[in-house]
Amino acid sequence: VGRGAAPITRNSGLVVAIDLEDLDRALAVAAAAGPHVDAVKVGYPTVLSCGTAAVAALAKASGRPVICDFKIADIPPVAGAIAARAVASGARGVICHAFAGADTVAAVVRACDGAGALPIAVVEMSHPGGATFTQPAAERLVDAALEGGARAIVAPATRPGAIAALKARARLPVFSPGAGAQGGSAEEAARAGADFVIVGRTISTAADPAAAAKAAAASIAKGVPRARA
Ligand code: OMP
Repeated sequence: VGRGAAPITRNSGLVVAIDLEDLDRALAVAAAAGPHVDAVKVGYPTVLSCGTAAVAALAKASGRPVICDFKIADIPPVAGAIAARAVASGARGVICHAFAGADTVAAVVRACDGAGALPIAVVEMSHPGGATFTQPAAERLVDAALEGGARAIVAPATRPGAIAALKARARLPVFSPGAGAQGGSAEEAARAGADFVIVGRTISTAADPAAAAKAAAASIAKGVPRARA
């Protein structure tokens, strides 16, 4: 998905989330999961511990594109600068919050565009607290994401019904976190229409991350309707 040279290609439909603070462990998980995933998503715990060089290192270790999950939610000039740093570090996807508004999303999109990176907007969060503010506003958040030019959205695997509804409204690829450690099912998320299921701790803290990634990919394959397989 994405513009120009597709930055992230759907194959297994699995994205591994790495939020580890130890770089050696992060790279080992990326290398082990790499053959089973379409992308590696890296978050603040890793980048704040190990620096932005972790982005390129994770791409090299996994052989996969890296999505920087900085949940950008600032005023447009700052949001754009953060996204530009992510892209300059080698990110092929950048996650921002739709709740910051269409102008913030647009600033992230502009920073991604020059580098062919995929701007992804969070419209409904997966954790229990996500039901307080993001769930009731999710459709309006999709509209803000679209107005800002986002080219994919994040919707929760913990609420598969939301995946289907928000995908129908957005008509964009959907990334779904919350499978495994947060209680959601990768199979159900895929069945509901998730193009990519994001799985973190179930893989990153497993004794055998390769086996855990392989199992998650198999679960997604069970849930994907034939037409999209
Ligand atoms: P696990 O719960 O360990 O599988 O990790 C889920 C990953 O998805 C983490 O990296 C979260 O930061 C991320 N995530 C959510 O869990 N919920 C959301 O609503 C959005 C995200 C995200 O944007 O990736």
